[in-house]
Amino acid sequence: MLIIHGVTRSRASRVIWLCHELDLPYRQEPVIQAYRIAETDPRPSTRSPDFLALSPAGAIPVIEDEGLVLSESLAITLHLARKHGTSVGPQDYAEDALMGQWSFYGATAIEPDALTILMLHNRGALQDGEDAGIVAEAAERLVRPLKVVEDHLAIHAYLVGGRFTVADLNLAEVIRYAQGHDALLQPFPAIRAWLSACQDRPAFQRMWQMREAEPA
Ligand SMILES: N[C@@H](CCC(=O)N[C@@H](CS)C(=O)NCC(=O)O)C(=O)O
Repeated sequence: MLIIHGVTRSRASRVIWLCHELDLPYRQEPVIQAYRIAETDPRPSTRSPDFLALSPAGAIPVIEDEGLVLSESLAITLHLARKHGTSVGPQDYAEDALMGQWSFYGATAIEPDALTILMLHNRGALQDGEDAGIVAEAAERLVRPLKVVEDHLAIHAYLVGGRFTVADLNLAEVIRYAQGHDALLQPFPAIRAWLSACQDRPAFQRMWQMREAEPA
């Protein structure tokens, strides 16, 4: 059976959401980010020797899939979508390429600044001056790549092939990090409608319930 190493409050959320989309059975090993726990905490973490032996990069998620050990959340979701087919995965090489394109665009052009917003924006609550400045700069940098996504979604319901695919899942999980910044997303109605459609999916909701059930 597929094994997913990583708590749901991590980029393992992408893999878990996808498994639910694919009806793919899995076992989750709740490896937690080392920075979230005390050094004396006995829970398996990203610094545990057993986990580092599996994946020297020491980051979750990691999967074990029929002997294949794979890290990097986007490599994992693209692999599983390709392998298990269904409409969520690519139907031909061109779709495969486009799913990679949108996933890597999300990871390179959007994720770093979106993560800054997740960490520092504090859901609109008051920030100290330094954090507010960092968030404002991150939001300003995000306008251009979000406009690229907006323009695409204004004429296509989904990113690739006119249907929900792993490309939507990967990009939606990245943009989610900036979702608490209402003013940033306000000028992008197509992104907001698409994000709602992605997050209304039963497979996302199942993942989200698991995530919410974990200690923050
Ligand atoms: N690019 C990697 C990033 C993986 C990553 O940084 N994971 C975080 C959790 S979301 C982590 O394991 N941090 C633990 C640590 O740095 O000790 C991916 O997409 O999988």
